[in-house]
Amino acid sequence: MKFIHAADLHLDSPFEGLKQVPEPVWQLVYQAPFTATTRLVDQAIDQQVDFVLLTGDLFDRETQSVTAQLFLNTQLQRLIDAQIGVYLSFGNHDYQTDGQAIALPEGVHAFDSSVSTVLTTTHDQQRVAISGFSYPTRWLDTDMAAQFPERGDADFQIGMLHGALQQSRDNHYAPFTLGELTDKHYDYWALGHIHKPQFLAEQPPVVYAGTIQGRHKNESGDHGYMLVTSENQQLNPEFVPVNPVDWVSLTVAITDQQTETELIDFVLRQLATLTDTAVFKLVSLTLTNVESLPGQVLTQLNNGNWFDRLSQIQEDRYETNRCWIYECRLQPADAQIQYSQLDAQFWTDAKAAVFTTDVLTSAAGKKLLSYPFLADHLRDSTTLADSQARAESELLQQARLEADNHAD
Ligand SMILES: [Mn+2]
Repeated sequence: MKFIHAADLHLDSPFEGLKQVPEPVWQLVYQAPFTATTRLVDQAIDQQVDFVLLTGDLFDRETQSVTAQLFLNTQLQRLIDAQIGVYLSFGNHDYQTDGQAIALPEGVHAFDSSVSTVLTTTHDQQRVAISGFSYPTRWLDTDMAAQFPERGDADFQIGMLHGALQQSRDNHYAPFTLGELTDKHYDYWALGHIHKPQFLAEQPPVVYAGTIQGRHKNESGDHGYMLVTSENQQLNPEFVPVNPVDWVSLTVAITDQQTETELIDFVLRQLATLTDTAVFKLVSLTLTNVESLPGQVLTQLNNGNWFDRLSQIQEDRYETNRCWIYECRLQPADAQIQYSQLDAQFWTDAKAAVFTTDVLTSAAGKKLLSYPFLADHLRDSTTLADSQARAESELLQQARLEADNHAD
């Protein structure tokens, strides 16, 4: 037998933070989860798999656009028409209140909020039991793994679980321990929720398929699904990437560039080293060694003019090069910098006192922190690093300009 395990399609993801990219690039990115899903269905039909498992977060939000619902139903219908079974559950992003679940094509099995088991027979006459459940609410603090039945007498038993390993805090997503799962003696655990594809155990496999398309730079690398085949009594998953878009970090150390144009040419030459064009790349650019730049160029970097010029030049190239630099961050050196009007020690002390997560969150206040997305953003270490780098490059620019004035 052969089946596909996927999870976290996150259809309708808003891809925030990409508002500056040209419309055709944005469309490509917005469509990426849909394109990846279509590829999965194409390949399921090509491979004549017995069934497809989708373990939660099919949609990015609990209320989906009509377009996303129609899209999913069309793809699921293609599977049903090809005699491929579909077993799905809803996760924390697309939780469905019991009795109000969205309409799905006939023949699709959607698990409801309590753990249940369905039986199916594959083309090669193997009897497979599939157990799973859906989220009825955004958070699920209960130990759902405990509610999965002991392994029955089917030839294979598979568990579908959207959740996270139990940790000391943040156990809002059907927390489980690996031991709880392996103690059930299932032949495969099809996990969802964690977006990086990964194995918690090799054999029998306990596997996160990962999200089908990375949604931001922390979800870079290949994304896709697991194609699982049986060999005797074992199920062997093989990862198949289908993501049309990837997130890439490009760090460019400035050497002797002295003008804006030289810097643009230099960056574009480094960009050309990302040679694989099969997957469109969204590039986060980090410029280091910015201390070596003249004050004028630093000013253009800090006020965004340099990035605007770079974007204009990218317009003519991105279709061929299949990449787009969507952000540019400046990273001053770690070494203590002597700002002309500012005592270096004073800055070092001030930096240590000001750039802490506590200061940042207390500035936001309790009311703003009650929004989880904002609290997460402020507590994210990159937010702190970005603010500090921003302050440093502004100070550096100031120091350079003052020095240039003196020289005049
Ligand atoms: Mn998810």
